[in-house]
Parts: sequence; structure tokens; C-alpha cells
Amino acid sequence: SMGYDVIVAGLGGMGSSAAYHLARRGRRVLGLERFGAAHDLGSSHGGSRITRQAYFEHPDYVPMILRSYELWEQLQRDSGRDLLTITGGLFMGPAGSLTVDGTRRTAERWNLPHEMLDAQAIRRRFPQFRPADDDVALFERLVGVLRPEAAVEANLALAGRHGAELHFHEPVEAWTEAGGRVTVRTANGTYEADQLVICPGAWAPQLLPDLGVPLVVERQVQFWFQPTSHTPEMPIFIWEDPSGTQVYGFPPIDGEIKVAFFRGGDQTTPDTIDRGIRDEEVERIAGYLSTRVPHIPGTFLRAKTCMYTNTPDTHFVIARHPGHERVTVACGFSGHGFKFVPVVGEILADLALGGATDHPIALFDPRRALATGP
Ligand code: PYC
Repeated sequence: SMGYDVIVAGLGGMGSSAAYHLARRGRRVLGLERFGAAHDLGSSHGGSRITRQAYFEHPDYVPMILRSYELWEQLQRDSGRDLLTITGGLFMGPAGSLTVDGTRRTAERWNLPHEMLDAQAIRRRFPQFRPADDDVALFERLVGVLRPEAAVEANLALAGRHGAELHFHEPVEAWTEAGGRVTVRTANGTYEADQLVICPGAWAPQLLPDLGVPLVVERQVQFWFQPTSHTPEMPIFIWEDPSGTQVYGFPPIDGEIKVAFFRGGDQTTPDTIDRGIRDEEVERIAGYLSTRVPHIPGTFLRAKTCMYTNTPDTHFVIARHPGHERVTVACGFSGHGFKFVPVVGEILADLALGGATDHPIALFDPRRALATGP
């Protein structure tokens, strides 16, 4: 079929948002997704994601975060779906840790409201946590929980309402740019457009072999527990230990608490990932939490794998493809991208339609010097 303005390859968090923003701007959009709508085989599932403002990874994320909060509100209104609930968030760890100090530095740099708590204050205010005596915490009220599947569905519904054509169960096999057009070949056919936006998630190494950024896909496990007791005032938490390991968790949703380690999973690929959960993995996180947040590992309910697609410095890749002027890419979200879904859709629409954006995206240039970090 001829005559699309933009093809969006991949309709997970980022791609669904790009399809929505492009369709809203009146463009003829074709969206292609290898699985079904809001599936659980990529990186946009599991019922919850954290959003937060005082970003320990780098202060340059903050303007995009603030725009994302606006766009989450707008997406809720336009879709009629419940996508974001503010819960408050506790960033804990030894003084000087990335989780505490990085968060504080960014909060101070942007004047974001926050409170600092020492171990005694943490215990008094949030008695469910058992900090070490030298743990400290930053509390940020505007931390919240996002609903990833509902968000993807909202983007897809609105994209469709604005005329986007969305094809599911149609994997992209190859794409080329030639003669002022892009051509995309799928299992079902060949499509042409003026512009291509690629949001490949963990399939980035296959779909973007000449991007110039080494990407490593990491297997992650999200665990759900039924807590031993009711916890009226539980915030979201990210807690770093002296070795640098970060564990995070959510307040109960329908009586179930989701927890996971942030990073540290095995390297994998989306086609070979072991989606089975080993008993040792459940025992490890239950044991880890039993001394820190003892009410959480009450009854283990279930666990599910997810994937991170990591860049060497854990910063994203969002740019025009360095080797293809009609191709825009968004990948390498490195386990912390979902909160940016609405603003990334807006940025991708800017880049695909005009080659530039007003959002500060220098940090996400694929040609940046790639240190390891943060
Ligand atoms: O981006 O806030 C985040 C996050 C926490 C755990 C994994 N990602």
C-alpha cells in the first residue's frame, strides 16, 4: 500500500505514543507491532511503573519529566483512562549513594519539593521500613505509579481515533531508505512512507544494527507478594544498599505488592530469554526484603520476566538515525524509560516531521561519547 506519511515500527510504550502524537498532528500513520496490543513480551507490562521528578540519573531529564507529567494528565483526560496515581516516593540508602545524593542534587538543581529524613525519621514516619542506622532518605511527594498496559492501550485507542492504521502480529523484517522514501518489509507485505520511526525495545540490536551504540538486553524479574499486614501509608521506594544494589517496590495494588531489583539481571535477547522463574530468584528477593521491609515477603504470588535494553551510560537514544535522514529512533531506555512515554512520543513526532525538537535531548544523541555510568 502507498501513501503513508510515517510508519511507526513497534507499538509498545514509546511507539504507541509516537503513533498517537503523529496521528494527532494530522499525519497518515501506519503502526506495526510484532505481537498484540499492550502485550507482555517486551518492556511495557507488569501493571505498574514508577514516575518521579528528582531524577538521580541526571538533572537534564527534569524538563522532559515535567512535560511528561503534563502529558500524562492530558492522556488521562483524552482517553478517559486512569493512568497515574501519586503515592509519594522514598529514595533510601547510605549518605553519598546515587539513590539519595543523585536525587538530592537534582532536586536542589531544579528546586523540586523534597524532604530529607535520617534513619530515625524514616522509622518514625514509615515504620514498615528497617533502615540501617546510617541510611538516609529523600521523600518526594510527587512520585507516582503509572499503569503501563492501560497507557499503551490509551495511546493506541487515541491514535486510531485520529486515523492511524495499526497492524498487530506483523513483525518488521527489514527496512531500507532510498530514493527519498523508506520501505518497510514485514511478514505480510511491503509498505512505503516519507518517514520511519523505529521504537524497537529489546529488538533494537536486530532492527538497528548500524546505530553505533552498543546495546545489551537484560533479563529482569518482577515479583508480586501478598504482604503480611495492611500498610496504610506505604510509598513507592527505591533503596540502595552499601554494595550499590537497588531494590524497589510499590504500595499494594489490589492487595499485591510488586518488587524487583533495579539492574543486575542476566544478559539475554528477546528471542532467547528464559521466561521461567527459578526458585532461587524468589528466595533471593524474599530473603533480601525480609530484613528490610519484613511485611512484604508474606506470600509469594507470582513473578514475570521483563527486559531492559541498556546503553553503556544508561542514557536513552532518541534522535534522527545518524546514517539515515528519514529514520528516527528511540531505544536504549535502560530500565527507566516508561515515565517518559508521552514526552518521547511528542519528541519523536517533532523529529520525524521537522528534524528537530525544542526538548533538550543532547544527552540522548547516539554519537555522544559513551562513558559508563551514571
Ligand atoms: O525508572 O524509576 C525507575 C525505575 C525503578 C526501577 C526500575 N526503573
